[in-house]
Amino acid sequence: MRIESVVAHEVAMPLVRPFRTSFGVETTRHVILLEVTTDEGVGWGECVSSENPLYSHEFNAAALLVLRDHIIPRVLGRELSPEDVPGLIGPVRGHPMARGALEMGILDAHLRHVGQSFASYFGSNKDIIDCGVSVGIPVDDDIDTLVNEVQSYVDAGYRRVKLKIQPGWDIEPTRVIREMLPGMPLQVDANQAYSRDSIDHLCALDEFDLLLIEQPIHEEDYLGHKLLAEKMRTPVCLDESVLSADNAESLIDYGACEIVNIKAGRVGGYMSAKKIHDMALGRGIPVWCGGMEETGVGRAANVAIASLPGFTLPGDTSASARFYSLDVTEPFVMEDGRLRVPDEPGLGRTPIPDVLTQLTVERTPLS
Ligand code: OSB
Ligand code: MG
Repeated sequence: MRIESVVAHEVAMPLVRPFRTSFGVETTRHVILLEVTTDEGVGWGECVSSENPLYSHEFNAAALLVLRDHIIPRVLGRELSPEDVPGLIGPVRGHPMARGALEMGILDAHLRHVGQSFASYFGSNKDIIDCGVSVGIPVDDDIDTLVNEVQSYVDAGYRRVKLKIQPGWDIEPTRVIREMLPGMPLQVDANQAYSRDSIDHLCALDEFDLLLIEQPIHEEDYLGHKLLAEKMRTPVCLDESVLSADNAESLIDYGACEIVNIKAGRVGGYMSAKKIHDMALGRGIPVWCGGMEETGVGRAANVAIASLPGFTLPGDTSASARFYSLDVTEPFVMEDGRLRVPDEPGLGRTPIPDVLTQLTVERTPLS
């Protein structure tokens, strides 16, 4: 196939409620969607960077620049297959979310053309997946706000709850939710908010029978996570620290983590995500699918990858309505706490032209 042009559509997606983590509060998510035109047809990719470099170093303005000036020129006009893309754009260091978005758009175009779904391409073995939900820190710091929000997700059918934590918002909120939901699979995510000095403090979470604790310490502090994992009964899971299959394997071997959050954007795309999955499956390490508040485009790919056999824990694969009252694609709607894995060619979701126009704040040709 041949890549003919790439256009970035920046959409502004108002969140149904503010999403607060240890690194900030978001009320509108700005997402870059890539429309990739090829000689086989059009495909869509979602770049999961944010407006600001707070979750990781990547941010939307930088993603657009690196795509236009460094990544897209390496594939434009060349005869290639989607499997060649990681190698062709691999020499560009860093910027995994930008690279992953382009790979996704190219793969979507190709799979639509050949009539294969994302799930089938990557080796899915189920047509429906369990849904988890990521619950932010209340902007009013009020435990009743958290309780009400969690209850609304339980009522909606979610099968696993993840609480965002940070120093000052950790043991007590987790206790309250555990007492409210004694049998619910429950986990916490600190987005690097703690340090090696907090190990004893974090061990107080052990009494709540959590599935895991996600990225408690700085992403570069592998020893800190190893020391925590040695002391804490709750399994340590890494998100931000995991960048590739090789580095995930190193982190596991070293003892820095016992579970891996796979987020395709963070690791440079779905092909890299699949490699991490295969490595973890071979070693008996559980993985689950993380999320970046994706629109229906990225959500479709997440739901597909989450249907692979190694994804044994429920992911942050929630319904579109968890974040958006209006999605750019047909929304993902939960049925009994589960989402159906798209089986249509490619992603199985595509932006609805009128809605895309309505949500777009900037359209930028990148080639
Ligand atoms: O750390 O998992 C995270 C959202 C944005 C950035 C980082 C994270 C998150 C979430 C939400 O927890 C996941 C989702 O449901 O999309
Ligand atoms: Mg996380």
